[in-house]
Amino acid sequence: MSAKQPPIPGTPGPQTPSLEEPTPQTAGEAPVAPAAPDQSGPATVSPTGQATGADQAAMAQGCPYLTTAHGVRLADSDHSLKAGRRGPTLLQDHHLREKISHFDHERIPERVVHARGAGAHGVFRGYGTAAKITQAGVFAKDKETPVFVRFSTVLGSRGSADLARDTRGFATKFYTDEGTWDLVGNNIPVFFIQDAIKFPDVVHAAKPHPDREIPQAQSAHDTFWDFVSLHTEAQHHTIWNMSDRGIPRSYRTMEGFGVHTFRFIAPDGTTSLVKFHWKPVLGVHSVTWEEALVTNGEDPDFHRRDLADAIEAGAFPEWELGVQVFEDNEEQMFQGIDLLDPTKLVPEELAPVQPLGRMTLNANPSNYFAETEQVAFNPANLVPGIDVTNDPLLQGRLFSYLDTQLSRLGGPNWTQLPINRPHAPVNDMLRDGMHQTAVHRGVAPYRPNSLDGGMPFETPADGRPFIDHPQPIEASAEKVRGHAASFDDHFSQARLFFLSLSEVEREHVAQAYTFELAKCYEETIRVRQLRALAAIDARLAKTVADGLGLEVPEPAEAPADVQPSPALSQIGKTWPVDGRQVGLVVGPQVDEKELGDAVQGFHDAGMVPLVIAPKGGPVAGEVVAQRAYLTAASVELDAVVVLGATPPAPDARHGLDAKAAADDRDAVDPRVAKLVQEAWRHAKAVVAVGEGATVLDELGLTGTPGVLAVDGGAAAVAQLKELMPAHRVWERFPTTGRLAD
Ligand code: HDE
Repeated sequence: MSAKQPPIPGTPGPQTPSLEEPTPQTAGEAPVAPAAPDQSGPATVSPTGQATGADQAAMAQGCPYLTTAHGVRLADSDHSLKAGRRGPTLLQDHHLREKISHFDHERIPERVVHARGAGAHGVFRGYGTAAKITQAGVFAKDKETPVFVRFSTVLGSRGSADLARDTRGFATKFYTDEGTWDLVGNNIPVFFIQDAIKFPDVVHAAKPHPDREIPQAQSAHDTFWDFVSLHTEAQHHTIWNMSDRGIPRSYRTMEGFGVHTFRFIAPDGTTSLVKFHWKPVLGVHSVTWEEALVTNGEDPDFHRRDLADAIEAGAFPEWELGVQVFEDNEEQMFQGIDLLDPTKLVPEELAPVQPLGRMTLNANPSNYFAETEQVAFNPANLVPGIDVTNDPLLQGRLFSYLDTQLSRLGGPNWTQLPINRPHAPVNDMLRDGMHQTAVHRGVAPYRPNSLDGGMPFETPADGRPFIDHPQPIEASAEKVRGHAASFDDHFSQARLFFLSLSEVEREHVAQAYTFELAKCYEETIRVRQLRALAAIDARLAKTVADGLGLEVPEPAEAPADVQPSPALSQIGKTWPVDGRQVGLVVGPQVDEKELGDAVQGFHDAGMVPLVIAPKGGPVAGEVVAQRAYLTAASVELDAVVVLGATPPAPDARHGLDAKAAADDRDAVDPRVAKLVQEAWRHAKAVVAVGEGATVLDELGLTGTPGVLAVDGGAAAVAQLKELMPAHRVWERFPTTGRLAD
């Protein structure tokens, strides 16, 4: 090797090595040392400028200079080290290899189910109402416990779209003083299967076909319907999927359910059985099927965006956590309903949901991967006062979740990741393993020991240890693969659910079954599912069969005699309007005062006005367009206000109602026409201010339910405050009368 080195540009010739602190330097520029970061407070901001609350050092970003993973400062991360400017890259380039190699391993295996999700931090505050039935400290009056929630779809992969027809996960990690409690639930109160051993079957059937990996994030295919029509215990959960519950408007408007029956242990040791319910303060609200289809194209991140935007805007989503409480009797039954069967619910009319506390989601994650992706839930994470039952689905989950994290998070030390770390002190005697980040002390990681002073000690009874409830097992129990006779009832509650819905909701169920079965290629599968539908409701089976052009087959069994549960319907109640999005569509000539009144009025009412103008930029006075006609989508709106006339702008999208625009140049911009017509079709309130009434006239909407013309912006606000608490203008949905009572 030659001892002679080429001169470094911008430096004088050969010099004696200096021992002084080097200063970063770009060729030809005077050196400028960046200021050290201020680590005293929140140092990072979200894309919209909100502080995230995370400090730089904790985010492994404590140095203003770019460094290697080992903290060595780097002068150039744009060029690999080469043998000459046009020569080959050298193996010696440690920085290149470290950067590329880390990138190569940036992905971890996605969750086999619930791969796509969105997370948020928050707080749970107890009401103190559960003191007599559980010793769990998390429910104590005004006790505040930090939580992290992850919502998810089940079937789709991580990059799929939010509005798939699917079950939603609703998993909550409570970082309690007594250890971490995970309530890993869904937005549907029952499950597809009764026994954990069937989980791989239902998931394999619902996932894309193994030959072509089609379709993504959908149940509308042969293998899914093949399985659920054969394994009919899945029928109850499936009808929930086919209802509006399968396409929620927002994570903020979903109920959550623990699904299984759990056991509460009171301070005096007495026990009761409970079912957990999360009730959204904003009410349960779904989209229409057409909205779901459009949304998946317009904004596949619709639910993620909605959650993050609401939190960032300060419209913190809230849920009340409640329980249905049952006597812990030998049969584990309540009024003939088997509490150990996870395909059964207990109607709220028979056992009211009693509130225990309230959860508020008030902070977005700082980093999706570190928090939302790496969070690891486990239904076996229980705290003193909450225990499991013999539900055979829950029993299998107690094994599965720990096991899955070993491969997903690469070893046994995932509880040390910041998002999974308990807030209660830990001394677990688990040692070593992949990715061990703790530096354990002492020499005796075993019990009993004398070398470490006997530490750590077992907790005495008065120190609130976790005690497994000593539930008696059947005196004459034999080892058996089987289930209780009550588990053979597969249809009665599917019927109960269907009969509890309003006519509009039943129509949606019939349409969803028709759509999904029409996507199946095998007629035998369609006919088999029709047999199941006939056991649920003869009218439902007939409506779907007609849509498919098939005859109704004999029912799988005679429909049961059941009492509906009105609480299961989403329609007929009213809810707060907080955070609902109202599109304010303006034309080229907008009245500044009317617009200002509307914007202010909706803000004051806690709603979110979105100004939609022919193009971006200033609109009138202080008001700036948030959407242009080109970028606005009706699906992101809960109601529309048209302020003034909206003649076609010169750049109206090609091909979109182009003929109508060409024939009638003074009428409505085709993009506004599409937006208003969709909003109307999806039963959203539509209000026109002043000349905006011409838009309603042109589109033939004047005089229809939930469509109003008013004088000014303030009047528009007043009208929507009246119309929106019901979520939609339900009477506008067409019904056939075939499914009415
Ligand atoms: Fe899960 N489930 N599950 N599940 N589940 C997973 O765990 C499993 C079941 C639920 O946001 C996996 O960490 C089995 C019922 C949610 O990270 C996996 C059985 C309910 C989430 C797993 C069930 C759920 C999961 C995949 C039948 C509602 C997402 C990755 C015995 C009460 C949690 C992971 C998150 C995730 C197994 C049934 C809810 C593979 C074996 C019933 C919300 O371990």
